[in-house]
Amino acid sequence: MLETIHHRICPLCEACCGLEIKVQGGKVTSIKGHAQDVFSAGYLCPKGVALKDLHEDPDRLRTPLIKRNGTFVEATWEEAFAEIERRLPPLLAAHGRNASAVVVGNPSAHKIGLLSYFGKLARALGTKNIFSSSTLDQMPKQLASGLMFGHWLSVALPDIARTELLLVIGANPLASNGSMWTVPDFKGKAKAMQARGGKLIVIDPRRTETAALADAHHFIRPGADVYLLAAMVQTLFAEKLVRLGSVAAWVNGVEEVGLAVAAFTPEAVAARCGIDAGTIRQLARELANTQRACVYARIGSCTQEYGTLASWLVDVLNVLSGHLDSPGGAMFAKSAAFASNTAGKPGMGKGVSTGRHFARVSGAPEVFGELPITCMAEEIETAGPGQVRVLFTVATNPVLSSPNGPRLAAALDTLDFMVSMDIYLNETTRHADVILPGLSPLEDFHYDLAFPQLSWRNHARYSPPVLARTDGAPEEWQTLLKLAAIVRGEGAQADANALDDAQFAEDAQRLAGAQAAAVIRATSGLKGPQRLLEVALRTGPYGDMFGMKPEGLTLAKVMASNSVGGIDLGELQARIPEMLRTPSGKVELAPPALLADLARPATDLARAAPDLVIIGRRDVRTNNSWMHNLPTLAKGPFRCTALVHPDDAQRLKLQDGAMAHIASGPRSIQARVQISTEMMPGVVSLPHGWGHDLPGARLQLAAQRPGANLNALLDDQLRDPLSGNAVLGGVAITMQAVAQEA
Ligand SMILES: Nc1nc2c(c(=O)[nH]1)N[C@H]1C(S)=C(S)[C@@H](COP(=O)(O)OP(=O)(O)OC[C@H]3O[C@@H](n4cnc5c(=O)[nH]c(N)nc54)[C@H](O)[C@@H]3O)O[C@H]1N2
Ligand SMILES: Nc1nc2c(c(=O)[nH]1)N[C@H]1C(S)=C(S)[C@@H](COP(=O)(O)OP(=O)(O)OC[C@H]3O[C@@H](n4cnc5c(=O)[nH]c(N)nc54)[C@H](O)[C@@H]3O)O[C@H]1N2
Ligand code: SF4
Ligand SMILES: [Mo]
Repeated sequence: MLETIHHRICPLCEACCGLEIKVQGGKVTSIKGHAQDVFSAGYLCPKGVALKDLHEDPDRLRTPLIKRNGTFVEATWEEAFAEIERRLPPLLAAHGRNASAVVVGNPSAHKIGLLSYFGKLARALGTKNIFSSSTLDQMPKQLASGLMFGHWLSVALPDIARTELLLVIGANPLASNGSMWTVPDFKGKAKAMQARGGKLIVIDPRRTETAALADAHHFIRPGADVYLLAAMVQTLFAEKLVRLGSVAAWVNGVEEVGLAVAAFTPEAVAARCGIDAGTIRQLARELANTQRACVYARIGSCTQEYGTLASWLVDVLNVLSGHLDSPGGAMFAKSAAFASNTAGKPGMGKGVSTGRHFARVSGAPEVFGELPITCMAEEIETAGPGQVRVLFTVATNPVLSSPNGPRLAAALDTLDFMVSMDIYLNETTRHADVILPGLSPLEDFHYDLAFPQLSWRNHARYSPPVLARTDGAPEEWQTLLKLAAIVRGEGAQADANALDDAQFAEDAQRLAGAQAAAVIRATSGLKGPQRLLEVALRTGPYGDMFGMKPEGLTLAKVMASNSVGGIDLGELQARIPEMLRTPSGKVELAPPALLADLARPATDLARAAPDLVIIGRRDVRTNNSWMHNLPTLAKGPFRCTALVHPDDAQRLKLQDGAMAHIASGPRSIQARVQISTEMMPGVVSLPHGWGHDLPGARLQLAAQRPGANLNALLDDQLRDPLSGNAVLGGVAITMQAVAQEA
């Protein structure tokens, strides 16, 4: 039988590696990195190879499921939509729009169909109860970047190809393959930097795989990043090292920042950080005195009570040391499609704001259109007008991924109706009334909407489907349009493609005005996300402007480049002031809300640090909560262990390999202990996304080694008040050995 070769971007993590996939007789025979890929040059990790397992996983859902008398039964798509039409509209009519909620999860960032059409369902519902995994993750960085640069996705990232000093804080790209920074083969790039004389410094409470590669590693007390960063900024001012470099004419608020951090001297914060004052000063000096340098911080710095402040101070350091928007420093990518910082008038914009509405129970402000995901359980539990009774989950597993999962699980059982778009019957979707599966990534086409805005190099790559899809299965954007039509009362019979045509015509009218008819004509023959992509590419910064710039990009050109690994759009370029979208047209170094929030860490500095705290970690063979069912990833040593420093183990009488009871407030779990000198004393590390022993889930392999759910231990009431982000690290715990059974 003929073997065919296909090229597909891996949708499993932010590295977006180009893969080469061989297929014979409808079956995948091999998955490798695509050596010619202009962006990832052949790199891949074990998860990329596991796309075959995912496609073939007998537990992966191929048809909708409807819960009848407490048991899921397979259903056709017509039956599933009919069931939703039967049950949903009466509830919406009786209880109003805010009685519904939508929660959307991580894989949607990697699915063009989900990302570009999710908003249509949310708009049809008209609810303010929109939740996502962003508030378990990067919302602090998005808020800080939005306030400084004017748009939520204008995030500065290291120009690793040219830097000489990279300071990595609270990130472990050797395991995670990078985040809010699309950088396949971080290790190769870091080593190349070291080979040209550059230096990697890591700040982390654990001596991680990335720290092991680094030239220097400093332990930090979890949650203390705000203090370290503020003291580094203070040092730049105190030692007259402030230099704005190429962006000098475009920065507001330098003096205000200097005054705001004056009390955060290295001596004042050293004990809280666990880093001595001399080292803090030295880090600041090195950053200022290295021509090409950059600070990069990720999830460890975001998922803490001062997440927004820490995220902001990272870029304050990049600006004040002269490294923002400069080669080898912190730069902005220029995406070929869908980027708000390439649209509209260059150099100025509306900026960002928060608090257009508030959560009903906690009063938490809306941020980027969302409420904190940790408010979801109480919004379902608390009676009164606007109590959530109907829930849509889209590619998310918050029972495992969100703090206080057991509370949420109990709340889900009280809903009047729940629909899940998901590919598994798992810890969250077991609570649904109807589950609507998505396609296997190998059956779906792909173009990354978000990650080219965060990429180490500019590029445009498109992947066609590798395998034919199951008969009758809709693409996920079609499912979202059908759900939106049912919500609007247009019925389950509505044809998704006709709905899409109508929506597109409406959007074209709104956005292109007089040229709407021409745009509709020029894109005829396309539908769904592909049509949106065609418009975005052609009107984007490299686009052909519908023929006005014949050399420019079109969807056809990007598609045609698939076999040669996509289109390279070059190294990062300076983009200030053009990319700014703040009302002032300047980088806002001192947003008032952030200056005001410094009062919290200033006061808390006097608070006694807990003896023992817990943090998270990632392993290259995992992906949050949902890839423990794939044989190639599940094999090998058990990964859900609690890493404990030998001194702590001795003090707490914990044995390597034995089970320990871990408690935090009224919540507790049991996890297997692994004694490790990688840990900072007083800090325990346990990965999240485990706990596959809940009844009713259908994950046969994962259930064999279920692990412990870190989020059953964490408190859903702990948040960064500015961004609404959950606190997932630095949480006080107690730990004791579980008595051995005879
Ligand atoms: N304690 C602690 N908790 C954490 C973290 C931490 O560091 N510590 N990290 C947080 C972070 S950064 C994130 S992003 C969240 C992630 O949390 P979630 O957003 O809940 O994402 P996942 O855990 O990846 O679960 C993904 C879900 O999508 C489904 N899925 C996979 N592919 C598809 C598809 O193509 N279509 C559809 N419809 N469904 C699909 C899977 O079956 C699964 O149910 O977890 C957070 N939770
Ligand atoms: N293999 C794999 N890759 C993944 C994922 C996965 O689950 N598995 N998840 C993906 C997702 S959704 C995301 S968001 C990214 C995240 O990508 P990364 O941010 O690189 O995530 P981690 O590997 O968890 O690294 C976070 C580091 O922060 C440290 N840390 C914890 N608390 C603190 C603190 O208070 N201060 C400091 N300075 N450090 C701290 C931890 O020890 C850990 O080493 O990874 C993505 N990639
Ligand atoms: S690093 Fe691994 S999971 Fe991430 S995109 Fe590349 S192959 Fe996929
Ligand atoms: Mo994430």
